[in-house]
Amino acid sequence: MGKVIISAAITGAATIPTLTPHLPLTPEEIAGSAVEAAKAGAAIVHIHARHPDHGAPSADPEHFRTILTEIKSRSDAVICITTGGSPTMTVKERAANVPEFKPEMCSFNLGSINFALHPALKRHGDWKYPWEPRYLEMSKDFVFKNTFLDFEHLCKVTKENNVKPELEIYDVGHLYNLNFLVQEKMVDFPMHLQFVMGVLGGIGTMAEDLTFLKHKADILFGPKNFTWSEVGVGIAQFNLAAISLQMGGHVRVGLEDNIYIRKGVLAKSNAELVEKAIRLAKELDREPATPEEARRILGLKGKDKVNF
Ligand code: KMH
Ligand code: ZN
Repeated sequence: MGKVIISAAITGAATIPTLTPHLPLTPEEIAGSAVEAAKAGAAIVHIHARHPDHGAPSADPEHFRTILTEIKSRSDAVICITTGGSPTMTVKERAANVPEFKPEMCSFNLGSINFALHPALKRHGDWKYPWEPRYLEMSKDFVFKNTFLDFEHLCKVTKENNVKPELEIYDVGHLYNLNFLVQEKMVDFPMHLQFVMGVLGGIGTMAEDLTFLKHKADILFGPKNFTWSEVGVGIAQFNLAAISLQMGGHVRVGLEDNIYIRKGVLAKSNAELVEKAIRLAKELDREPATPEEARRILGLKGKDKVNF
């Protein structure tokens, strides 16, 4: 089946600081956690930034610059930056860090969903920061907008800057959106797909949800034309990782998607989640790819071609 690329999604925008004291918040903490995750065996680190004063999601290029330069100087990991941004931003604002930093990879969300986080309101009450309950409450009516016009912009900036898109698929219709872009020659083969499963508003986390998405992608694009990974959001993170490992897929773990190392036990770090993914991979006879191997598998331009 070949080596498995482990991605670590370090902090995200959906995990709020109250949920776990182990979430890295400042640019220095985010970079440090990414370097540790890479040392533990993650070949890719997926990066969001946060405001150092209060931990709310940030797309400020200066926050990104601190994170990216620090990771680059201390590790060889492939850096994939988010274009997910925060709820109030336009796609141009969300994608502005792509031409600015020209990373090896960036996220590319393939459809609009009601990205709902409000159920977490019931489980907490003692908030670390005042923005957190408002953020969860507004998500009930929040459409994470990724329209065909937005796709045009992302296709343009990823192509112009030679950045490989990590194509985020939250539901089966998103494969058909992607198929339209393929037909229009706006996205090139080989692609890297990521099945994001377990976001309220998208597909769930059952085994057949994953096999179905992979099967549909095979039919639409042909299995030789794409590599793929999965993201299990919430406690399903490792169950889905185990299935992906057996199907020949790649795996993402990290505090962006899941805060538990096992049921009811908070993960102390991203590195701890990566170590568990690696133990699981080895038990299933999948060796983790090094960053250089990941670059070859995904056809990336290389660490020396980024702009930071
Ligand atoms: N937050 C995840 C559910 C992005 O950053 O643009 C998906 C993600 C997308 O990582
Ligand atoms: Zn992300």
